[in-house]
Amino acid sequence: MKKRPLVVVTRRLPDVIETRLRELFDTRLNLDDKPLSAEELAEAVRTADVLVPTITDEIDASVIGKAGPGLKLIANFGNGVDNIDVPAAVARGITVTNTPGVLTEDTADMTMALILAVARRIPEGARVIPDGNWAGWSPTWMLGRRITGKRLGIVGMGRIGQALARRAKAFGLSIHYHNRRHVPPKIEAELEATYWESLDQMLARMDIVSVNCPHTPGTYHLLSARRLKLMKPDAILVNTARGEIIDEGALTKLIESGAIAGAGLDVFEEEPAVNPRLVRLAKQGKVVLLPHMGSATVEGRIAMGEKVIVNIRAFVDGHKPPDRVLPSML
Ligand code: 8YV
Repeated sequence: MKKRPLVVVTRRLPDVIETRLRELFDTRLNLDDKPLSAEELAEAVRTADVLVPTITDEIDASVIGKAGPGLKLIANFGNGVDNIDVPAAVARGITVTNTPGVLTEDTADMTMALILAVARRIPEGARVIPDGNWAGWSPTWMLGRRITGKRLGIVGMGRIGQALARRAKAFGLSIHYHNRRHVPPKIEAELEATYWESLDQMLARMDIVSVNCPHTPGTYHLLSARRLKLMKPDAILVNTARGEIIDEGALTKLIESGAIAGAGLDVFEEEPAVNPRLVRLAKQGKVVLLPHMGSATVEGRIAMGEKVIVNIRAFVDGHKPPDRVLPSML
């Protein structure tokens, strides 16, 4: 690869990152910050040496098929790579990288915040005074549910799942998890975490369930209608991973019918479109909906940009980029 490859970035990144990219490489930045159209994305892969996409770019096999001969690296600005057909890219000789590790704590914070927001009705309560509806205190008004002493079931015990477990333990929750494999014994002991080989059995016993696994072909609708029905009627579900992991239509129906008490969702199946029935449930205070902001901190976005740059530089210098994603990892 040439020393100053053309790096095409599909969305605005923090100023310091854009400045550094300009210093190091030839760049084409999207100063509009609008998601690229299909034609613009095709043009980007046709002309770029390095593409820096985000979650709003669907780089499927047909987009990869339009790649020009120069495109050798897709350095995703994001941890999840479900926006990219990694096997198709790799088959075409294109390396894919992501930004793991730097958004772990922020996403775990937001997951904990969602648990508290749903259980303690924070968004509902926060509207009362600005809306002029506070007539005074009453012993039986705005009662939420205590989280201390409850059971938290984490679906996917990777970095974010473990960071959530540390926080939740400090809040007095007992930690349970389902994962492809056990976490190392030292971590399991530190978290006093109980491993559930059967997701079904875990779901049936938890007070709070948090989805923290990646979206892969194997986790699409992992929380299917059948599995969601196993949850306790007073349980709540939170998702800061990917909308596609939960059958959102089934979840909506179960909350509407009272079969699941509530949910906190930061991600949706058809972002940015959100099912109007979920929006209605949010207005009724049964669900808390956030616009995919789990990792949205200034520090986190800069760290993600720095990771992108480290990966591009390693690749340009002929080294293996540190955050290479292989099809076997999915
Ligand atoms: C990012 C995310 O905002 O990194 C991820 O996987 O889901 C997000 O938190 C997004 O990916 C940026 O492209």
